[in-house]
Amino acid sequence: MDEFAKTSRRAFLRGSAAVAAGTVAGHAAAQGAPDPAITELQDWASYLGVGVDETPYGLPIKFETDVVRRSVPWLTASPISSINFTPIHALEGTITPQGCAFERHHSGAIELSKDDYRLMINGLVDRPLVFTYADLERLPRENHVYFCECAANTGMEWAGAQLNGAQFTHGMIHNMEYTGVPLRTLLAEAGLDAAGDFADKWVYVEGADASSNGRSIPMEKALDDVLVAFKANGEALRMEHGYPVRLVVPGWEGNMWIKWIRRIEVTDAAVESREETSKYTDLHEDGVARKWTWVMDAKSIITSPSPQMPITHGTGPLVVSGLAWSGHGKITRVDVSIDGGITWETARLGKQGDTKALTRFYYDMDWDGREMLMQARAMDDTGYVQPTKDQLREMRGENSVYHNNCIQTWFVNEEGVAENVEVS
Ligand SMILES: Nc1nc2c(c(=O)[nH]1)N[C@H]1C(S)=C(S)[C@@H](COP(=O)(O)O)O[C@H]1N2
Ligand SMILES: [Mo]
Repeated sequence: MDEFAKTSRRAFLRGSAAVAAGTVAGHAAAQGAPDPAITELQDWASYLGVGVDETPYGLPIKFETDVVRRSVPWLTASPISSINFTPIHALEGTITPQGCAFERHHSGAIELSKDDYRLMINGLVDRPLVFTYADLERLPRENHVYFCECAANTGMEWAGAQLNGAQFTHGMIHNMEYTGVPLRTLLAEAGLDAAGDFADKWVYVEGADASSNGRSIPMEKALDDVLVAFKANGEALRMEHGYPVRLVVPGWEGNMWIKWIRRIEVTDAAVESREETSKYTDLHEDGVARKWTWVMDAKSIITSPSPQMPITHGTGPLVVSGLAWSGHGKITRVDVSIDGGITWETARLGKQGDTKALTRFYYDMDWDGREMLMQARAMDDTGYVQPTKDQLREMRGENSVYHNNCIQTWFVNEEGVAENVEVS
C-alpha cells in the first residue's frame, strides 16, 4: 500500500513537470524558477489526515464553499415564498447534487416524516385509497434522469440583459436521477381502469405544505411518464425538494412537480387553480395571457466562460462548456457562436442526449484574445431550434415572465471577463 502511494506520487510529479515544461504559457516554465509546490515537502504529506469517523456524511471541501445556491434578494418580498439558484456555472457533467439544486417554495420547505406521510387518491376512481410511505415502497419502481426547470427561469431577462451570471439567468434548473412509482400504477390501484372512459379526465395534485401548490395535469400525461418519486440521485429527497415524496413531471414546467405530494384527485375538468391562472400563464404583446404552456421548450446556456467563470488562463486552448435540454425529448445538436450569432459551429455533445434530461456540450477552441459574443443554440429531436430573444419578443413583448427559452449572449472582453448582454 505504502509502495503504491509512493510510486503514484512520483508518477504525478513527473506528469506535472512535463505539463509545465510543455505549456508555453505555463507560469513556472516561463519564469524558469523552481516551483515550491513541487520542490518543498508539503503539510499534507508530513502529517496524518482526517480519520474516517470525522465525516459520517461528507460535505464539500472548504475550498469549494462558493459552489452554493444563491438568491437575488430583491426578486421576492420574503425568503419563504422565494427562489434560489443552482450554481450551474461551477458544475460539470449533467447531474445536479441535491445540496446545491435550486429551491422554489410558495410557503417554505416543510418537515414531514415518513411515518406521518400519507398520499390520498380520490375523485373519479372506483376505490379511493390512502397510501403510506411503506405502501409506496412495495410497488414496482423505476429510475429515470430528468431536468426540472421552473417556468420563471430566465424570466427576468425579457426587457433586457439583467442578472450577471449563468447561475442567476439560468439556474432555476436541476437534473437528478429519480426513483419512484409510475403515477399510472397508483391510478390503476385506485381502479381507474375500471372507470373506463378517462381519456378526457384530469388529475388535480396537491402538496402537504400551506400553499398546497395545486395543479391540474391532463390524464394523458398522468398515464405517460409521471413518477411519484421518493429518491433522488440514489438517496432520500432533501426536505427542500419534497421529502419524503414528490411528483416528477418530465419535460413539464417545475411548478407541476408537486413536492410533499399529499392528494391526487381524478377530475373531469382542470381546476383552474391560482398556479395555473394568475401565475404560470404567458402574457403576450397584445395583453392576452396564454394558459397551459406546460412543456419546457429546447434551451441551452454556456456555463463557462460566463460572468462568474471568466477566462483566467490567457490565450490558447479554451474549453467552452454548457448545458442543453428540451422538454419535448432529446437534444440532437447544439451550435456555438463566438460572433454574436453571425457564424455557428456545431458543438460536441458530452454524451448522446437523454430524453427530457440535461445534455452537456463542449466547444473546444483556441482563443486568440479577441473579444467574443458567445451564444449557444439547441436543437431537439422534434426539429425545433432554440429562438433568439427578438423572435420571442415579437409575440411575447417585454412584460412576460415565464417560458423564456431565448438564446443567451455573453460578451467576453480581451481580459477574459464575461458579461450578460444582448445583441440585436
Ligand atoms: N407543494 C409544493 N410543491 C411545489 C412548490 C411549492 O411551493 N409547494 N413549488 C413548485 C415550483 S414553482 C417549482 S419550480 C418546483 C421547484 O422544485 P425544487 O424546489 O425541488 O427545485 O417545485 C414545485 N412544487
Ligand atoms: Mo416554479
